[in-house]
Amino acid sequence: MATESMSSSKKYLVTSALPYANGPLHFGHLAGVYLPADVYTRHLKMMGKTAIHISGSDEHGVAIMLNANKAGVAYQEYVDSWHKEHKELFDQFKVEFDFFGQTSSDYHEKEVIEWFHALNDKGLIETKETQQLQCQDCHSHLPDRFVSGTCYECGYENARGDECPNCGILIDPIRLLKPQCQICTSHNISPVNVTQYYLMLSKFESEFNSWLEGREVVWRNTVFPFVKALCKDGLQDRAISRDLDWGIDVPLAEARGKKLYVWFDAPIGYVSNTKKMLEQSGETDPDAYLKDWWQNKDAEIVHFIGKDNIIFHCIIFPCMSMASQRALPAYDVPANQYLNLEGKQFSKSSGWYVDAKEAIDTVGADALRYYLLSILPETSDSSFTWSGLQARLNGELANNIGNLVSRCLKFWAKKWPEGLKAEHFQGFFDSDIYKRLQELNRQQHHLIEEKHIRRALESYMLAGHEVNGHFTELAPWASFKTDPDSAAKTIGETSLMILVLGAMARPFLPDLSEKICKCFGLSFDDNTSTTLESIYRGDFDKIKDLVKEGLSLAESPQILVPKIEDHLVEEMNEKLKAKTSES
Ligand code: B3M
Ligand code: ZN
Repeated sequence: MATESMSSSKKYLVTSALPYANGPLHFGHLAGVYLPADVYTRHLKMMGKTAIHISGSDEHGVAIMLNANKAGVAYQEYVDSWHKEHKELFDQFKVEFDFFGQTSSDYHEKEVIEWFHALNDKGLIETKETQQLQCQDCHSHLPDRFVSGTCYECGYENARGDECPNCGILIDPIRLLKPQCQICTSHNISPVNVTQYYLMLSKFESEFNSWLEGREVVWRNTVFPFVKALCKDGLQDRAISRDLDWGIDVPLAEARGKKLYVWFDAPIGYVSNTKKMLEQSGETDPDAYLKDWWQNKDAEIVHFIGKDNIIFHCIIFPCMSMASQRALPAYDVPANQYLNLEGKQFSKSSGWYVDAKEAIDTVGADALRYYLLSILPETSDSSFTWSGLQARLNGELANNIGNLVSRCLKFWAKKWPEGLKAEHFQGFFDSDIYKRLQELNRQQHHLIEEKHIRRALESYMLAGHEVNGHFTELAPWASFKTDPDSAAKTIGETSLMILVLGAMARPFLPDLSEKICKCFGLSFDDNTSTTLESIYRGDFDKIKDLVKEGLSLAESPQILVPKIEDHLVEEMNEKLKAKTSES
């Protein structure tokens, strides 16, 4: 994948798929989308780049209507409560957004209407007479998930009217076998003729294809060939309206009663949320979100998504963007594979899930971030297990980083509470490890910029190993008995390596990073952050100022990475079993 040279006007517009405000988020969502996007944006910001991370709740569509009805709550109330819930989870998980909005809001509707008219004016929206299922008992129209049935391709019995969760095809609902109404459970369903609005992608095919060719060098090899295959038979026109009572009205007088399809409005949420973010930050130019961001050739648009959203982000939304000329199409779409739970897909309805909030309360955000980042499904599906978390955490993070920091800094605190002298730190600047850490730091940057987040974390852990090796070899606890000054030098130089490791950890493990840096009196959250950012960028010589008159520990180290005990793993596995048997 190509990295372009970073000119100073370059900016990064990072988006994370808008989660449906329709049920709890699980680790699959976090690992597939939000964590990698968070690491990527945090890194860019620390490098001094202009970058924003935009997301928000996706609040329309039939799946939400079904669940709100089931819960007996009004749609707005239902989505508001999930929106709040998701925001809290992201906070706890230290996933940061520059804006996290809602697609049921007025500002979003306004933006969507602009897009609709722009596309309509270009002749890319047309009406077509089509067949649609209708329930003959409750008379509801049955678009999308309002109907279920048996998949005509693979025979799976719980296929939905929009897609088959088993074989992944987009379903033509008219062809579903044994269709059933999801509103009243009736099987008495027949097709009726209706008129719907269509996005005429077929008319935009040649422009789309020439753009797509240019993406081959940038997109992952799990993405580009997949997209090519999806459009090998040409682009299909798509219905973008529905007969529903929740959603954004088709903004035409003659379209009374019709709403826009959720997948038409949702991706526009990236744009409307950018607009709202700027407005809230005091921007006075109402078009800045377009001029400075969405239509700005220097702004690199990167969509973090799960693989099931590829068609929308790599075909439909780029077509909508280019055709309407309201936005530039994506630069990169780092779609991830799935993270499963012990090899099977997470499923709230069958009890096969882990409550992410409860998990954070139990083991902490850092532990979960570390484990999930170490198994990110970037190239193939991967699997969460509690024993896996224990093994990774205890065997890697606690052993490699946690122990190193506490062994070294505790020794320092105990033997030299008054501080170490400048000369004790000098060894760091002359050491081979200094160069090696710089190399690994550069490698970490490069891998994050290429969106190989999992490998970037591996590279980080390698840096930890090198420092560990150095420390163990010099064994200051032994040399202290005969030559305390040489032990002081080992502690001084190793501590500075630890400070570098603390700064480097920031995009992956913000809490752990902060705890380490605080021991040195530095924080990413106060006016010492510039020093830490310089270190993060590879300017380790900045540390010279910090130690030029000697240094004492600002805070003594706490337990940084608590080990996961066996009984906890057993308890969590029991819980999972109990949930599956309940449902
Ligand atoms: N809400 C689907 C999902 O959460 C959808 C993403 C919208 S991104 C514009 O998988
Ligand atoms: Zn019905």
